[in-house]
Amino acid sequence: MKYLYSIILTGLIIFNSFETRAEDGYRLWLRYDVIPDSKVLKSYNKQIKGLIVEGDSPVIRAAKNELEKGLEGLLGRSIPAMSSVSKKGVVIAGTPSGSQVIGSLKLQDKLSGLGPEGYIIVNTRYRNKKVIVIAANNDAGVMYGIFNFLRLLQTNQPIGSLSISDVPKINIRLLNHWDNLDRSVERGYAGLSLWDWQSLPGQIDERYTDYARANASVGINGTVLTNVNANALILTKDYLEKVAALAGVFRSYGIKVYLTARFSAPVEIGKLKTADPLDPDVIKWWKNKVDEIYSYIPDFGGFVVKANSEGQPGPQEYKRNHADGANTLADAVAPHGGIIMWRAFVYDNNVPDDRAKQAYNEFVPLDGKFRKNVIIQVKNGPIDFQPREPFHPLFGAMPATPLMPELQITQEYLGSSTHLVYLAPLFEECLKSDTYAKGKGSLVARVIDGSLENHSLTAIAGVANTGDVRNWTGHPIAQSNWYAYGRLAWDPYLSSEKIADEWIRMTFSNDPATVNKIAGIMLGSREAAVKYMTHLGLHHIMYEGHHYGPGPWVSRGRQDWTSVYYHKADEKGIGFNRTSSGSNAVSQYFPTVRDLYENRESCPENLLLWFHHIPWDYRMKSGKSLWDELCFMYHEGVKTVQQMQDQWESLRDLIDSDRFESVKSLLVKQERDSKIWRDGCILYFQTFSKRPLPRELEKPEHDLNYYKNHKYTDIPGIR
Ligand code: GCW
Repeated sequence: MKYLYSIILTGLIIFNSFETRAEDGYRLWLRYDVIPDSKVLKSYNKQIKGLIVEGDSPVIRAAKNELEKGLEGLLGRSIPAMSSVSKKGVVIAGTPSGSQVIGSLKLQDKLSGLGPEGYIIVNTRYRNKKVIVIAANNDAGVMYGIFNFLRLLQTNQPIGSLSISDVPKINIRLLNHWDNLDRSVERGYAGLSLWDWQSLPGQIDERYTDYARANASVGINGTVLTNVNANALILTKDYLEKVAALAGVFRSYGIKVYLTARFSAPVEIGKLKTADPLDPDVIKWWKNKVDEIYSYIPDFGGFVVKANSEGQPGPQEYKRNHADGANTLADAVAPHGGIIMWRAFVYDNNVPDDRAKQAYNEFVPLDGKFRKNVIIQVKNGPIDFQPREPFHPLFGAMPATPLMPELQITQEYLGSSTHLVYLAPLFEECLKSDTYAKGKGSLVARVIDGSLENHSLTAIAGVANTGDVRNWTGHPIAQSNWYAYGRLAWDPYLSSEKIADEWIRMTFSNDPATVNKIAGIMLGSREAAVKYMTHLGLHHIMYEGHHYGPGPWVSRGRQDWTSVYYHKADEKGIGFNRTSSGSNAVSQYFPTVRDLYENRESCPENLLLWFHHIPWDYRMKSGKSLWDELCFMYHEGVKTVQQMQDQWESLRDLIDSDRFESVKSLLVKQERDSKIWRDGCILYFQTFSKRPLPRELEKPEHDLNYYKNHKYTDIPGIR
């Protein structure tokens, strides 16, 4: 019997170690393998001898578990939990009220101002013994501190003189899942939805916990489970029980659940004749529905609403405005502390104005008309998550209303989960744009962290790129976009470089050569995608429907869904005139920015064709004509992808073969597709420019018809 037991045990150990060694990407950046650098390992082992994590809430238990698991993995031995500080080198974590030891350290001064989620990590002495203290006002702060402490170890930072004090700059940090109840994911490229509605609430997949751990590790504290193109069924009893089961898992990681509300739900599931937000029965229906939701999920966060946009129902059907709609819902959730995130992504084919202007036109007049628990969710740019857009003119333009940015982590317009595109530079570009709303320094980040207008309701949303594929995101490097979003949600002033450095160290290796090579590839990847897709301010020229490849020729159907509406190429030149002589979208920006964009000499060249219609022979700063520059840019984009392939090849012996091979093969597809973008676009625009391809550039392999008729067969989510 004893013998049998030891065989089973050995089997389990082998199985287990096999499981942890395979680099299938499941563990994301929380890998916790033994630190390979023996010097670093030795020094940590000297400084960490025991643990005291006091407190008995689910959050503290989850955080303690994570710390134990993390330390055991990273240090290669289990670190004993202690009941008192009997030797030096104890890591002590807790809150002053939940932990006697923390309480006795008199940290009130250091903790004041850190709110419910901030924390400190410091080296100090307790009864004359050196200890490391992770302390916070609330349990969630302790958990974030623990994740940061683990990150320090994972990235091999010194831990001998820590004096960290960290607070999230944005209060509500969300993922938005565009997940449908049939488990398909709109613009999802990583398999099915993580939420297995059929087996909920009875079966709780361990992935739900791992999803929550990953989010908590970067500070994400909320998740909107359902698509903004909403299905009212999610608000019915059976589904609410399922939602409650997920909320139960996420709660232990400080994550609240939110849902999307279909505006016509009172009619569809409530059997009312109208969804008019000012109708007393409708008001009552929402109130009762919300009370019911809170009876299942007492800490329910609130709703996101997409209304009167792309066919979704909304208040305008009843001659009411967005504020009327938002406020009815806001009044229903207010007694429970919930919020309404009302999307500003609105545009209408029947409005003769430039699509880029419509959100501003509809929302600015409503500034100050929303309830206190309403926040307006604004995409980073005025069109739709393009590879490059100027920042949305609404930022800074509604001072009396809190605004939150919506960023897209899933790569709808950036090569789905096939292209390697690190998105932090795109996010950072928006967050660090200066709106000049209150003079120089009025960054988008300051609008949304509440500091510019003194708002306390602050939030940020990222459209998730997760699914049920083993590695969560499809492309192994796309995990970095989830990570980067979370880090920027916590601190929108962080740099892309710093975030990439952390992520690479946690996900691949701390070896400096490996870090540099991967960082080099990642940091140049977004600009490469812009160059082979839509540089110089071009936008919305993608393939219809799936949005993966090029489609500058798309001209049929709804005007504002075509490409020709946006590039306006003709014999004279190319670009959308949004200056005062055109659609005058520039007038929606504050004067300094408006003047910058209005004038084609001062307009940044990377946005030139967004704001101007430019003649083909216009001299660019490089000295080349616009036409030549356009061709060279497309070629540079492809060249960068080829360099990325060479750089990746040099990692062959530095990283595991699983992820090496997977990225390598994806880069082959990326190169192929970057050429399709390049040659398809150049050949098409050449029909207007009637100018030759600069001699030094490689000729397209096929004619224009080939690119127009090209069908993709191997792109995730595309049939
Ligand atoms: O980016 C566009 C997408 C739609 C999406 C919409 C939105 C969820 O193509 O798939 O719908 O934006 O943000 O509402």
